[in-house]
Amino acid sequence: MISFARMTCASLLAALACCGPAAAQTAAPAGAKVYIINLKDGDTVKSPFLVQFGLTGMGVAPAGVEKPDTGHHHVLIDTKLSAEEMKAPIATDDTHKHFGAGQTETMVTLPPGKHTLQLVLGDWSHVPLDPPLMSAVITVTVQ
Ligand SMILES: [Cu+2]
Repeated sequence: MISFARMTCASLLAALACCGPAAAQTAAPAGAKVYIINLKDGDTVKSPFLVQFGLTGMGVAPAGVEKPDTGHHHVLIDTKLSAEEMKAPIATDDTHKHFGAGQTETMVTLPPGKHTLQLVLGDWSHVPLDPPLMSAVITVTVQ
């Protein structure tokens, strides 16, 4: 019994040590999903084109509003998040777009050719959830 108690204590400490940085991430509710509603992999589109953001199991709230089980959408264009980027606020640039007002769709303007699109939900502070809520990556051809 004594060795069992020691082991439990050691595993607890190990768990706390290992998961320190991840504590900043908001837990994703079980079963929540993010998806692109109106486009699928392989579609051909004319720029500018509409991208509609689908979300089930959670709600949308503006950035800065800390409310349980909510977040806001981000669109990744021709990029993806590394394991490290998954744990930090999402960058803001031409390939990482934030919809911090709580938008659920956008018009995207892209040059002709193949482009990848992916949705990522971020919490009130733009950090992806844990586990991350991301759509499948789709490739569209812009005419
Ligand atoms: Cu954001």
